Amino acid sequence: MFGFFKDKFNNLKQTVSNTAQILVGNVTNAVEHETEFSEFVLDDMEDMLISADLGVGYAAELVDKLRNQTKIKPADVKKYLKDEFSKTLQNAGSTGLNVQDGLNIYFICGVNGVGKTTLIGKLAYKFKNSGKKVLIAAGDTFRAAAEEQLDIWSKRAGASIVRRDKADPASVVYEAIEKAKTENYDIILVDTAGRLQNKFNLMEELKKIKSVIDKKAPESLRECMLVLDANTGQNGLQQAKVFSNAVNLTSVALTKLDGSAKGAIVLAVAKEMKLPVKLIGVGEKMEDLKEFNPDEFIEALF
Ligand SMILES: Nc1nc2c(ncn2[C@@H]2O[C@H](COP(=O)(O)OP(=O)(O)OP(=O)(O)O)[C@@H](O)[C@H]2O)c(=O)[nH]1
Ligand SMILES: [Mg+2]
Repeated sequence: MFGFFKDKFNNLKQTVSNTAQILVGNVTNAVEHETEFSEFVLDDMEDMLISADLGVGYAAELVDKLRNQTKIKPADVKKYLKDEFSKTLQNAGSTGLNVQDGLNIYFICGVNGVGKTTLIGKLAYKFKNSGKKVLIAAGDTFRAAAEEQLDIWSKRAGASIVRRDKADPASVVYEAIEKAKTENYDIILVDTAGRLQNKFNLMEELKKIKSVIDKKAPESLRECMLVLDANTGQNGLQQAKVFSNAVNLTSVALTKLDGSAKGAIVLAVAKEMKLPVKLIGVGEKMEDLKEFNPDEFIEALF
C-alpha cells in the first residue's frame, strides 16, 4: 500500500454512515429478533439488500445461503453479513495502488461527470507531496472547458501538464510519454473524456489512447482505472461492463462517497466484476481522496 494516505478511521465511519444504516442497520434491526428465517423474513431481507444497491444477484445469493439451514440464526445476521462482505472484498484482489520504481502510468476513464478530472488533481497532489515528479496528460480534448479545469488542478498540485487544444487525445498521450521519458518523470496521470457523440466513439477513443501506452510504454502501465460515482448505484455496474470490454480495467475508484447512501456499490463491483476498489473520493477538495482499505471499510460499516 502506498504510504501517502494516512486517514483517521473515524472519518471513514462518518463517510459511510448512510450506507451503514441502510445496508447493515436496517437489515439487522428487521431480522435479528426473529426466531427463524421464514420465507417472509428472507423476502424482506432480500428487498432491503436490493434497495441498498447491493445488486439483485448478490442479494439473492446472500439470502439463499440462509434458506434450509440451521447453523446461522437470525440473531447472527450481522456477523453473517460482515463475513460475507469481507470475503467478497478479499476475492476481488489487492487494493493497494500499484506504484513502482521508474515511470508509472495511470489511465483514468469513466462516464461524464463522475469525477475523473478531480480524482487526477487529487492524485497529482498526493504523488507530488510524496516527492514524485508528476505529469498530467490532458486526454480530454473534446469538452471545451476540460483542459482549463485540468490546468487549474495541475497548478494547485504543482504538477506539469501536456495539453493540446482540439488535438487527437492519443497524440497528447504520446507526447506525454516522450516527455516523461526524456525528463525522468515518475508519474503520468492520463485524463480522458467522459462523453463523445456516442458510446461507440468514446470506447474507440479510449482504445486508441490505451494502444499508445501499450506500444510506447507497456511496462509502465500500472492501473487502468474506472471512476464510478457512488450515487449512480447499479448503473455503475453497467458502466463497468462497457468499459471493461473496451480497455481491460484493473481497478475502480469510487467518488462522491461523502454523504452517499449507495456505498454498497463497492461490494457489488467487487462481487460482479471482480475488480478491486482502490481509491475513494470523499469530497471536492484536494485532500479528499483516500486509499481504499477493505478491513477499515468493513469495520466502519459494522
Ligand atoms: N462531493 C464530492 N464531489 C466530487 C467528488 N469528486 C468529484 N466531485 C465533483 O463532481 C463534479 C464533476 O467532477 P469532474 O472531475 O469534473 O468529473 P469528470 O469525470 O472529469 O467529468 P467530465 O470531464 O465531464 O467527464 C465536480 O463538481 C466535482 O467537484 C467527491 O469525491 N465528492
Ligand atoms: Mg473531466
